[in-house]
Amino acid sequence: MVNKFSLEGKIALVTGASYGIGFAIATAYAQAGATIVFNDIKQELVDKGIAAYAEKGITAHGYVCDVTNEEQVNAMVAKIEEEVGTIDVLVNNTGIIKRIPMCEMTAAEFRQVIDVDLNAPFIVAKAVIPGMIKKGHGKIINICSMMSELGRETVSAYAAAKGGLKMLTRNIASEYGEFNIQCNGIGPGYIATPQTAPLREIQPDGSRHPFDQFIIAKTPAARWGTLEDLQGPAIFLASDASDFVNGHVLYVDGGILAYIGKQPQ
Ligand code: NAP
Ligand code: GCO
Repeated sequence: MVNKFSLEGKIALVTGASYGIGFAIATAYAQAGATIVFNDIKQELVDKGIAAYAEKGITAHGYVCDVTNEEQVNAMVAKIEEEVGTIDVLVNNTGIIKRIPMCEMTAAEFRQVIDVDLNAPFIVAKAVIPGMIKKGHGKIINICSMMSELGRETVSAYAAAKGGLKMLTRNIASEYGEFNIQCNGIGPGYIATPQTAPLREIQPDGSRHPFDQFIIAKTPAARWGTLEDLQGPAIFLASDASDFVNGHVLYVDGGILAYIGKQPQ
């Protein structure tokens, strides 16, 4: 049974994985036996990523690619298939956020978030599915969010994108399940990464950021998530152990979605 969680012999592409959640998931996949392929938008980040993987004893394959650019994505996937092999596991991890009140956000800013967080997962999944069909199996994991289920002030574009990503996940599962391709999502709660650093800044008086305190009160585990918290669920969804799990978003949130929140003292 334990072998079902192995990724031996699998080639995993994790997008935007020079650092942060993508890097954590990719390192876990390597420890489970996978060959790691990743991309980032800048060569210097790819180089930094390769060095960071090497520090962990992982020989990763890095490619420069803007995932919103279909031509670049198709060229990258073709190069991966030529240089490394056909992709078995895709993690659509790249994502940006713009925290701006909706009525102050420009249409261009809204579109940029949708482009990276929703259009790009479509583009990359579309590029890798033909190879997965040929191989007779595939795993696609879309990194969703609490904002796939909930709204909050200033994140209208991000929530729209992550809500759409949940439905894209279900649709890929519906359309390609017959080819033994499983498409699922991971919905991280609030994780301590560069993306959420502004929400955890220590205040001038030395107190915790109000949003930091809010998340602690909203999380039964009474803590922010760590990158390590995501690694086991990510391995499960990439492995044979989840072959009959399809179209599901696995929330790794410490219980936020289940909890009304701690009463203020
Ligand atoms: P992060 O630290 O900001 O990393 C995002 C990565 O995506 C970076 O490597 C970034 O590269 C890359 N990227 C952005 N736009 C790109 C593009 N057009 N083409 C290629 N790469 C691009 O974010 P994170 O916190 O690790 O989050 C990763 C994913 O998890 C995102 O989808 C995010 O929405 C989601 N998520 C995060 C949290 C959280 O609490 N942190 C919770 C739930 C979901 P650059 O540095 O060059 O921009
Ligand atoms: C925010 C945060 C969240 C997290 C994550 C929660 O501003 O509310 O950035 O969106 O990044 O998506 O799951």
